[in-house]
Amino acid sequence: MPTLTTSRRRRRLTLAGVLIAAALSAAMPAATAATATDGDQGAATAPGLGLVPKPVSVTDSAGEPFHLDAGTRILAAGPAAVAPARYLASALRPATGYALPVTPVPDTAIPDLPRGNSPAPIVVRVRPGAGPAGHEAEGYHLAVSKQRVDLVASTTNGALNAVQTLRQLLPQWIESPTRLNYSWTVPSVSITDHPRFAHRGVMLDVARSFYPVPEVKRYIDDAARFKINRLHLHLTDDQGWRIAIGNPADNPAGIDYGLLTKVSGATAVTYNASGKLMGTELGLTGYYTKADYAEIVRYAGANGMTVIPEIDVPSHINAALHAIPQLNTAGSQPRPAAGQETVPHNGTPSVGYSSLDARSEVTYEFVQQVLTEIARMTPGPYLHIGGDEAHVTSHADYVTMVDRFSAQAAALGKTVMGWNEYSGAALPQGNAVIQFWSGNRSAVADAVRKRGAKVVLSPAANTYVPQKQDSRQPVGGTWACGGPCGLDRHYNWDPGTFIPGIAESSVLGVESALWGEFIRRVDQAEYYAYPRIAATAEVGWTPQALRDYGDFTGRLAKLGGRLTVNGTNFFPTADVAWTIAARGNDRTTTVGTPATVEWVVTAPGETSTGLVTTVKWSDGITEPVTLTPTQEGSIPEMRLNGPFHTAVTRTFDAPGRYAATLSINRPGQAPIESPVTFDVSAHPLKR
Ligand code: TNX
Repeated sequence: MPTLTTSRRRRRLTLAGVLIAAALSAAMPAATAATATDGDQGAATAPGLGLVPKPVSVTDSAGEPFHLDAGTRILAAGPAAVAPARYLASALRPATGYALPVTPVPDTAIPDLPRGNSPAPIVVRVRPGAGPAGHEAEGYHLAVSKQRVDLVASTTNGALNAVQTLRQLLPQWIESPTRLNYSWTVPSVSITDHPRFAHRGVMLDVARSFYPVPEVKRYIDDAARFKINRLHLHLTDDQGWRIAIGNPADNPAGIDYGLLTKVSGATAVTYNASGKLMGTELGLTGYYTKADYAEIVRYAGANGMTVIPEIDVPSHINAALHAIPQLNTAGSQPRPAAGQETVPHNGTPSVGYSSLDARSEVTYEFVQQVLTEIARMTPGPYLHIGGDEAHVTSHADYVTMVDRFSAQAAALGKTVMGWNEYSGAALPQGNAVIQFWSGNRSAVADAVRKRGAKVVLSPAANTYVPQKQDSRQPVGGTWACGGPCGLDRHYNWDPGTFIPGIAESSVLGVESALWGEFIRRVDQAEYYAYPRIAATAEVGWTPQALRDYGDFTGRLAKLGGRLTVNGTNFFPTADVAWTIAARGNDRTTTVGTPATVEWVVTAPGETSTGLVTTVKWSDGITEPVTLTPTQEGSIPEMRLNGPFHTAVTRTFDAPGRYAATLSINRPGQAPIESPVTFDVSAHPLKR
């Protein structure tokens, strides 16, 4: 195949040219003026693509890259392609500043675009049977050539997965919230991909400390980049109640359900039993109205995510007991003080001390109404009833209650979900999910065998993000791993073999869990969760045989810059040799007029003082420059560096094309260089 050989050779030469341009900064070739060279350009070859989660199959087509430019159109072939096409356009518009119009076209008339069709389009095509066979729900094909980009799937969610891959194939600066001049290329690759597991979740504990809707959306945005497809909201716990529940027409106990949010929407985690403040501030109070919840469901859905609401019963229930007098019956725990109708608020992080009363019908009436309302608001198939840590509930009472709650959920047409403590209850046959976090694995295997239960895995050591990820983190649990649960612990485990004696087909997937005892707001949530959610995402997506920790951290190293540009406050764990990348804008000016060149640098985990930076000019002048952090990094304050900025100003007396190369040096490592051109024209008046 002579054509292929030629194009491969040409490609190698092009790549070599780029590398030489980067190395010989002073000789910056005029022809590449529009492109600032940086660490991103290595994305041109398959092994260096830096995709997380790693796709099932990637072929480097060895062709020329696709150029996204001001004229690029997005064609949505098929009605189900419109939403992912629009999602793609909105993801690419801020950094590029391009219009990227989305045009619906029939999926039958998928345009067989002529070669050289200009400008090259992006085609999102969704049609049953179009995606990878056997992986209709979420699989996709992505083919990139100079002529076009094709994203093909059987479903909207499959196409969204293709969109996330395409985002990662673009230079990291595509994540910039503001417009940048850049050469937006996508390497020519062909990818066929689908997930190993159907459930790849993130859990957010909004009960201990509340997350307002915009913060939940940010958590969704972050996770969607890694093809996470479940958002589990832990809506209620001892410390607070976060979801509005209406009153039923038939209300035998006369409960005012509005008190749940009126009273316990205003409480949160506060101090531990010794009076020490939990976290950097008191837990946030608040709750979701039905409209808020609907908006979260909508936004999650637009990001390919199903919301799983959790109402934690029969323990973790103090907030409800504090709000609703009728729940405080003889068998509820704790008991109200003499003369009081309800128990006091308890802002400590204590667990397992509260319980509903198994012998009171009000308990079942209450749970029925709450589950009914939640089921109505939730389009997804799951209702999570918690069931964890019921330490003061007798086993018999626990089983009585959990059996009835599970049956209530099933009668509402939902699949019940619960933490693994409930494995021994009468789970609805073939219609229950056990979420394992800690404890008895053989009880889970029994429920799989006897009740046909499915399993979601959240082993504390492998998925609990409030556990320290690094000894430098001042706050965080160490109980799950006997020390920090680093990135490796979150990566190096196999969900297929985790529960002995069950088939992989009984494992729905994996879920990262963010508990809220000391984590406040989404910045801190990201600081604990990332980059470990990237590991969980890959554990859930990528076939075990393709997974390797060294390979993963190599890809993650490149992704760090991308996360920096999009503003994810991730912890730059020392397990990863984070890549440094820089980009600057080309400049034009006239003779005698000063002009400034600016660079943006991403260098996860670095401080401005740890990097030695200079700008070398093609006329021989070299000047030191300093990097200014956009955000002062601080591990104790859980604030990490965003991108750095630097700038130099020069005035030239003679017209010409000059090159300015930013060089970033770390002791013992090759410098990172980012050249730009500085075009100086004769003064217009003196021409
Ligand atoms: C156990 S994990 C809990 C939560 C806590 C978490 C961390 C699980 C099902 N229950 O209530 O927040 O430990 O302390």
